[in-house]
Amino acid sequence: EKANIGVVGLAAMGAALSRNLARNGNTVAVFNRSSWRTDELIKEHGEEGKFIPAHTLEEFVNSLEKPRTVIIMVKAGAPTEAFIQKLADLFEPGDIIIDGGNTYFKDTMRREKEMAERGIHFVGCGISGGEQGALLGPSMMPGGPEESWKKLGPIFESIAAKAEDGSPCVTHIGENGAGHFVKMVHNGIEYADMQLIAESYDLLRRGLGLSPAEIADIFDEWNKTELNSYLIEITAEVLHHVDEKTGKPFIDIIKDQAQMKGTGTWTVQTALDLPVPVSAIAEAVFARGLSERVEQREEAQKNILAGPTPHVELSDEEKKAFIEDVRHALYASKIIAYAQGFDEISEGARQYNWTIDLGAVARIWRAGCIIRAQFLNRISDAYDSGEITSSLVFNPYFKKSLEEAQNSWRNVVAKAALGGIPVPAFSSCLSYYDALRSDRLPAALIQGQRDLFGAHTYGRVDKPGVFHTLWAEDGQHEVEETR
Ligand code: NBP
Repeated sequence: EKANIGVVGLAAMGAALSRNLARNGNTVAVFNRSSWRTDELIKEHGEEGKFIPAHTLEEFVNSLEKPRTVIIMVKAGAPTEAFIQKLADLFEPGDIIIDGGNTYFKDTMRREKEMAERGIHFVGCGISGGEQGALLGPSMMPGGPEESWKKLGPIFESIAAKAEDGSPCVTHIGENGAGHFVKMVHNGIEYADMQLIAESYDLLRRGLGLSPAEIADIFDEWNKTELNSYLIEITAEVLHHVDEKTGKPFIDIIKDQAQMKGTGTWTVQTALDLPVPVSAIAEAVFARGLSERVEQREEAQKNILAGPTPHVELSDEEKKAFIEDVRHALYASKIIAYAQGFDEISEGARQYNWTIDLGAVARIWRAGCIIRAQFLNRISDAYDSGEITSSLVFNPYFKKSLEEAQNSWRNVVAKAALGGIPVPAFSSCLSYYDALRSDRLPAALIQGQRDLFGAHTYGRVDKPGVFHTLWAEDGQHEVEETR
């Protein structure tokens, strides 16, 4: 018997994915550079399903049925590139190579083109959910040629996470780099969501002086509301955790420096190129960056930067209401962050000629991935209803939620500013909301400045055309540019 799918790279992710495939009725060829990993997988989990272990790449390729289909799960970068080339040399036209790592979508687009010239189907597939997800059901975002989906669809559907309604969390996202693009934005949204939760925590902790355990209980309660999500759930878990050695809240043991591996940065860089304002994601990336600027932070601690001792000025009765305000502000900001992320996907689709079903993207994020949440049902419903015009915020449900939250939202941002608590994501989301609803933006002034110093021209509100004022002459005369 031959294998209907193969996995190259059997570290945490690859081994988990191989087991998931085998457990769900696939015959899985497995290969790893160091053969001990292959042997260990078979020894420990060989009875979970049908595996065909291989110790050379040739043996591995020969154990695959045609069209040969292989998922590469080795270290991103050069090792992944090397395996793609080695497999391509052994493959025939029609065979499928899948890159399951977090690859930059433009690299995927380039590779897909190269492989297509050799007749090989190349599929960049975003996989979310970490090792647990890979084993028990990830959310999967495959791109690549539509034709490859005929073979991959049933295999991926067999292993993907299942949403509450039983539907598998995988769909063919679009051609070439679309899958990795959507995975990238997923991670960007994840950054924003985490930052918003972290700001909420800070407001309750330093603002109201609540203990981590009390805040954990609040997040447990919030998880029963429209905020219900994996990230809120694990926030409560982290905050409930106590350091065994010292008895201190564990959160106080962890260094306050948030690291990153790059997908958030790519999301923002890509958004800048398009350009789409993803201010919540950008603030989240910058906030992590600031947290790691240890030298500057230490210098600021030496009393160089004056300001209030972080607090929120409130009576005891008002505190309860403020906790509710933070909850509303979190929800409203989350709506903005997701709306911005979906804007980036729709703008990316336009730029790179992908047909992406945004409702389907929301659906496959409902389970298996880090941002899984009830909330995503609202987003998919909104897209499926056809009620969305140019942004999620105009969908009646989200519009109403934003409007209902806005007094709380404003109160939280104002109190945070007065009390010296940084809320970059909350305040940028609120500013985005206010900018979007402004009938006149100060952009008019910027365009006036640009025309003055650089003759960059401007449009007029009262007639069509492109104009330039002769500022240097008398400032009174205007010329109409013909283009
Ligand atoms: P790692 O990223 O730690 O990579 C380990 C694997 O790469 C091993 O199979 C190792 O083989 C192989 N490898 C290395 Br390292 N250098 C190699 C080389 N020069 N030639 C051939 N093979 C080489 O594994 P992972 O954490 O399982 O992640 C796999 C992929 O999945 C990555 O691209 C990652 O970005 C992606 N991903 C990870 C997560 C996650 O939560 N961890 C989530 C989503 C996607 P060896 O055994 O012989 O050293």
